[in-house]
Amino acid sequence: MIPVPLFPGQTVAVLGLARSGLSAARALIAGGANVVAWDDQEKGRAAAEGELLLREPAMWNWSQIKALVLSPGIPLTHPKPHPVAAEALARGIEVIGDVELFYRTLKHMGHVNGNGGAAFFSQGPVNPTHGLKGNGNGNVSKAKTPLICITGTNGKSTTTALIGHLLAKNGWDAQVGGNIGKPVLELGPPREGTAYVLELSSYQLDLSPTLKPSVALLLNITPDHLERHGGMAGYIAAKRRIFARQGTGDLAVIGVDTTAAAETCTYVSARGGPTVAPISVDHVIGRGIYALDGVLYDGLYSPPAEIVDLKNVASLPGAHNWENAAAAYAAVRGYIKDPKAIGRAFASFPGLPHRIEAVGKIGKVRLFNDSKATNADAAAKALAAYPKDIYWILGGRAKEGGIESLARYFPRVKHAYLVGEATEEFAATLDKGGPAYTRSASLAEAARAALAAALAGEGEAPIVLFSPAGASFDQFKDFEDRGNHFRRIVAELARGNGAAAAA
Ligand code: UMA
Repeated sequence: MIPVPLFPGQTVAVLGLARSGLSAARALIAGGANVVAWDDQEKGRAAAEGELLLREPAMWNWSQIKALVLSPGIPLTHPKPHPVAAEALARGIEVIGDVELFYRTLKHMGHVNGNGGAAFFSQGPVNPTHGLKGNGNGNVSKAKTPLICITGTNGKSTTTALIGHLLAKNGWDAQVGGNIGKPVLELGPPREGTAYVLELSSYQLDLSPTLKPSVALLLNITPDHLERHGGMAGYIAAKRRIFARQGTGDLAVIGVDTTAAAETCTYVSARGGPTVAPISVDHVIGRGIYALDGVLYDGLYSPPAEIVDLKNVASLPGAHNWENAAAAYAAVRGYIKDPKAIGRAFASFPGLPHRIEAVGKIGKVRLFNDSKATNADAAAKALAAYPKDIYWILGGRAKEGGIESLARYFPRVKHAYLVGEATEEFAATLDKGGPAYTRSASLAEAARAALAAALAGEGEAPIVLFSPAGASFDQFKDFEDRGNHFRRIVAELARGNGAAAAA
């Protein structure tokens, strides 16, 4: 835990008592604050019963409250502000999240730069073993703790985990948290050689007004969470916030293969301040980092150097993962001296669960759990990674636009299996020139049928791909619950077929 010493003897209100809120309340108390807490759900309050002072917001003594800490899942502005957030703002009380508390605490401790940046490229690589870095002139200054923050619509978690992996493999105490699941205030306190690697959602960025990452990554922007940001413009603005405070010496890593992110790259470059490292898996970039047909090149300073062939990294299949890898490479290249050592560390990356995760091989059929694909764009990445013989299981709760945007991948699909609430909507799309499909009563039935068809089909290396292109909430607690359910189904099918569950 990282105690938050910013409000000694003062009162801070915490609303929302799941992962983010509970950890914030504990860290505030450990740092000497008085916390008054609430959760609108009985379940949330039960988790804090006996540990925190629980008071309904109507009973709060607002004149004593210095800040309101809001959980990222609670609306700040859209579709409409939570009434407690609205009241705090009306009273001039700041509304912030755990990431803001984390950042201000590191700044308070002198571990990150509040302004001016870490002179990322002018000082050369950091040596994590002694925590000092040279500036090329013989002067050595006390190193600040690298704060690497990752956002984007898709690929955030993989990139975050990958950056953590690359740093850890090269001697860093990489502390990985944020939207990926571990609340930031539950990370270890900074010590020599610590680097923080944080996945940040647009919700968290909205609640982090002074955050200034030494390295900020924006992978891509496609429509998502629009109801929470009042439309696409609000969503883009939230994502751009990751660069807002960066200055000279900081690094901005920006994917240029989606329009909104590419425009952001132009905007950040034009504004001046951080060094900008553009990323592409689509074309060569003069001064950037790119992957062409899976081969990663560092062309940030010419001449371009080949770093690694990502096609040999089994845990990073498909162009979308090459984008993640290029961004991760760009983020760590200033902190790891030998680019080839970064290239080598890719090979041992284990990948993340529920993202095109290989969960079994039964006969000639490989089965993949891609439950994290809760929208069409994410499912597109999985479909794009395999050229043919896909037996595709999809469904759940459809997002706006459904699977209309996936039509160009339909020829890769031998047969589709529809599950959940989206069945009829997705069937209507497939009727317009898509593959043959089956309406399945359950995920288990879909998996059984897909496996049987794939085994019986003519393809030499068919795959069963559970990439739902819809949210999980129609039948499951979340995408993890759904993915775990699929894994169990595959394990059972493997047992029935005398095969191993793991690929
Ligand atoms: N609550 C209220 N009033 C409300 C709404 C919610 O009191 O009006 C309470 C709920 O009863 C619950 C708590 O708030 O007890 C939930 O807060 P939360 O939704 O923020 O959930 P946490 O468990 O604190 O998890 C949050 C992030 N959740 C969201 O952003 C929705 C987690 O990201 C993150 O991993 C975690 O903090 C630790 O940093 C999850 C997520 O779904 C993975 N993120 C979205 C995404 O990736 O698409 C953005």
